[in-house]
Amino acid sequence: MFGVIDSGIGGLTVWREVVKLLPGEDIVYYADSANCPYGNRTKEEITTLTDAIVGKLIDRGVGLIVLACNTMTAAAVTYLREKYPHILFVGMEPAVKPAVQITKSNVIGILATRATLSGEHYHRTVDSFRPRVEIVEQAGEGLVEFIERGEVDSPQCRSLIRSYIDPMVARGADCVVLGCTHYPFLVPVITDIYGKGLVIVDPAAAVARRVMELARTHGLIENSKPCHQFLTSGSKEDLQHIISLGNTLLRS
Ligand code: DGN
Repeated sequence: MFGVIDSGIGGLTVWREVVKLLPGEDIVYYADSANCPYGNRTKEEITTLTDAIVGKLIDRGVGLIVLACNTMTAAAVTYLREKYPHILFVGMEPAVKPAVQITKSNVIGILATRATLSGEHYHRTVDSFRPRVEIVEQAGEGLVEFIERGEVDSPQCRSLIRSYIDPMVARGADCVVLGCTHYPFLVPVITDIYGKGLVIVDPAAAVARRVMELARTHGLIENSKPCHQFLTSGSKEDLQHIISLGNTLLRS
């Protein structure tokens, strides 16, 4: 059994890709809705919250856990790998490399949470491409909240998106990396505002391929009639929202 975890509904965008690639596996999705958003919390807080979720999933028998949250990955993946050496962890990578291959203007934008942008791992990855490519970083303050409330198409959310992406485009960016698993829910709105000329890079499919590779190597593939479970630290309404969104994503 695999676990997929996030602060809220964002990780469902990764969960969807994992289910597509591995349709015969049992997967438990955990959303820490009661503590969402994580983006402005300290590294210590995020590590403690993530560790508590990981403990719950290990008790349920998972062998591989996807940290389907860039913020959790930046804060806690090294700690978790050391603490639970018998568990496989797959984290989110800032998809800068694919963006560097796509960009024609050599300017790329990165939209992520503040906690992700201040992580050491992020800096190591990004700095290795500088100065060959200009990287315009932006913390997407407030976006996760709009996404969690399902208000991505509201005038307020649209204007927040513009306030973050307009400056990237003004500096010549032709590509935006989504460094938060919630942000793929914004893709229809971003495409509506900027057209197809701005390429949006989402690492979810690449992360799912990594899950498949690791699971195969470690003999974790069961390929049976799958059981999909959804858990949340939030309310009954949160749970209903997560389940119906999961169903919608699988049909899309
Ligand atoms: N989905 C989380 C991420 O990828 O960083 C969002 C973190 C949050 O809760 N703000």
